[in-house]
This record gives sequence, C-alpha cells and structure tokens, in this order.
Amino acid sequence: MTKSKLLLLTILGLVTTAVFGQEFTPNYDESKIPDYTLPNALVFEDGTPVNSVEQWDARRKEILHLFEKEMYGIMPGWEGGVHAETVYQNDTAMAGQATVKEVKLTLKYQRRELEMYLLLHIPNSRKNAPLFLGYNFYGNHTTTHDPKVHLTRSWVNNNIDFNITENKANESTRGVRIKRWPYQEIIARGYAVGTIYYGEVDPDFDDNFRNGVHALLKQPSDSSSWASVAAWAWGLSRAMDYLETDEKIDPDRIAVLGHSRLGKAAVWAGATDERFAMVISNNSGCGGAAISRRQYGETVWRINNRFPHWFTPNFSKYNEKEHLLPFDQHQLLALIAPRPLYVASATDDQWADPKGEFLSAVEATKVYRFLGLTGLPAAEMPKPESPVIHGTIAYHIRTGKHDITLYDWQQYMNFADRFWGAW
Ligand code: GTR
Repeated sequence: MTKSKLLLLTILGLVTTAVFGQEFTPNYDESKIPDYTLPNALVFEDGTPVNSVEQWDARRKEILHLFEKEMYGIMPGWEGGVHAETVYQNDTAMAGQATVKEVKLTLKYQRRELEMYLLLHIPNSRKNAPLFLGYNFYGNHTTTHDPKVHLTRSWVNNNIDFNITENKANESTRGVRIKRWPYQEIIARGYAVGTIYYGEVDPDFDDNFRNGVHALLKQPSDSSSWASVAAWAWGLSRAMDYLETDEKIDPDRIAVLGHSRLGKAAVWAGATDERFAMVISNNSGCGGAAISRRQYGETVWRINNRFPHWFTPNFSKYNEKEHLLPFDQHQLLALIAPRPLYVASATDDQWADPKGEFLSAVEATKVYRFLGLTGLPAAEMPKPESPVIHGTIAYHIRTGKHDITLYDWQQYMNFADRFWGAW
C-alpha cells in the first residue's frame, strides 16, 4: 500500500470513528476478517437443495422475501398511474445527434401527488434505443450545462464544495457533476440515458418517513417497513413504467445503474423488478454488492447507525452480528440471474470493500452456472483496469477513488454491446 493510500485510509478511519458517540474503526486488514460461512443460494431455508430451474424460481422468491423482511423493507404495490408530461424538449441537441427532454412524472395516490423529473438524452440515430437509467445525487441540473433543465425544489444534501447550504439546490451547481454523466460519449455509442434526482423520490435524511414516497403512500410502519433504499428502488420502477411507453426507447433493453448508495438502490431495483434487463453496481459497497460477513470497511452496524433511514428496522438486529443474517449480499446479486450483471470497484474505495464486491460476484456465479450461464469467469481478482466482461457477470476494479468515471461508463457500454449489439 502506498503512503498516500494509507494516509487516506487513516483519515477515513478518523472521520468515521464517532457515530452517535460510539467508536468505530473500520477494519482494512484481510487477516482480521472473521471466519465466516456464506448461506447457500441453492439450498432452501429448510435445508432442501435446489434441483431444477422451477425450484430456483421458488428459492429466488424465498431469498427475495428474506431481503425484504430483514433488510430493505417490504415495498407496497402500486396501482396508481404515472402521469407523464414533457416539460422541456430539444430535438437538435449535441449538434443534432441527440434529443434532450425532461419529463415530469407525477405519481398520484388518493389526493396526494409526488413529482419526479426524468432527464433523458436519446440518440437521434436510432429508433429503439437501449437505455441506462440511474439516479443522480444533487439534481438533474448538475449533470448538464443546459440552462433549460429544471432546478430541483426538493431537499438536497448540503455540500461545501458545491456551495449548497440550507438543503436547497442553486444555479451555481449547474453542471458540477457532468463528469459523472458523459452524455456525449453515451450518445455517440448509440445509447440513451435517463437520470432522476433521488431526493425527489425520498429525501435522504432521517425524518421517520414523513416525506417523499412514504408520505405519498402513507403505509403503516412496522419492523419490516420499506426504508429509503427500497423507496429509491421503487422510484426507478416508476420511471420504468413511463419508459415502457416512450416510443424512442426499447423497454426490453433498459439497464439500471447506480453509484454508491444509489448503486444499492439500483441492485435492489434490479432484484425486485425483472423488467430491468441489466444491472450495474458501481462501488455500491456495504448494503449493495459487498459481502457483509467480511466486516471490511463499512459494516452493518456503521451503516445502520450513520444512516438509520436506509434499511428496515429489522436490519439493526444484525449490527455486529452479521453471522446471523439469513442471507448475504452474493444472494442479492444472484437474484439478478439470468440477466447480465456488472459489479465495479475502485482501488481507493476500501470503505466499500472491493474484494468483498468481487467475491460476492464470484459466489453469485454459482446460481448463474446452475442456470447454464457463465456468471463471472474469474476466480482471482483482476488487476486494476483489466475488466472481465466476457461472462454474464462482469467485474472491474479501476484505479482511483469512490466515483463513477468515464472509464466505468466505457466498460458498461462495452458489456452492454455484447448483449445488445454494438451500434
Ligand atoms: C457513505 C456510505 C456508503 C455510500 C456512500 C455514498 O457515506 O457510508 O455506504 O453509500 O456514502 O453514497 O456516497
């Protein structure tokens, strides 16, 4: 490990020591990982092995239900419609290569409403474009310099670098996140891309679920009520409801993707909504792709204490008791099977446990193989910048920090080309 990397990890450790007065020092030492046995995705809870594809379907439901009950919370069904209104459209963006439009999606339930804005970049060269769908962290306007893209009115995380105070978006943040959204490159490769500000679906703070979709649906709460990660996943499904009606998009070729906490939401959306034909986890870490039992970097205790609103109350039962979890995150990845899945890590993102993310994909491979697919064709963790993309599960680790970069996007597009044809 280089000195600077060590320093970074130390700083991260210091920053994360005090959560509600309790000490937390993340473990970054492989030799200190507790011994663990992973629950087998191919054995039912009563010990019966899974012997057929039909039995896997039943086991899949069993695993899904356990994740709902113990971790993400049970999502309510949705019978309401999604009313779509295009509030801005430019058919000749990017020198005529793309159509940019922003669609206001209004979800109506009883007499209440929730609005979320879907910003779409669609290639003009193609009739039925495949699409990448993912949330952004600070508002659609941060992903572009286009002055017509709306400034979110929802609660936003404060950020000193972006001069966001009082939890309000402001004009000076227009375009501050364009690096994470390489629209030009995506369009040039024939893909469409859609993004929504995640806070419009559920503002990311602990308010006992009084706002966002929770307020829209007003579900009674209990120990397995849906929390924020599930709410964000649910919002992606509502965007999917709309995308199925957009004639410029191919609804059978929609990949759901997300970075970090939004990667957790993307994987859960992929697990719960099989309309997503591909799932991409970018540095999703604890509560996403990483194996919880490794307790490397962020742990179940730490995430539940720092972000008490992300998971259902039941999940706290497993604070420092990961060995009692009836599942682990490799089973979450297995729920994506047989659909293509991409898991990506970054070298300086030890907090998210790159090795745990890789091992999770390796374990999920057992289910893919059971279904006659390759899964991830790698037993050893590849070197940085050596993506393994020739299986049904892809993996790469990139040099650098916790982020989603052009390099990451390029690999996702290479992977998608394999299934959906290069343009
Ligand atoms: C961190 C959190 C991670 C990850 C990250 C992010 O503070 O511990 O689980 O979600 O935030 O979303 O950027």
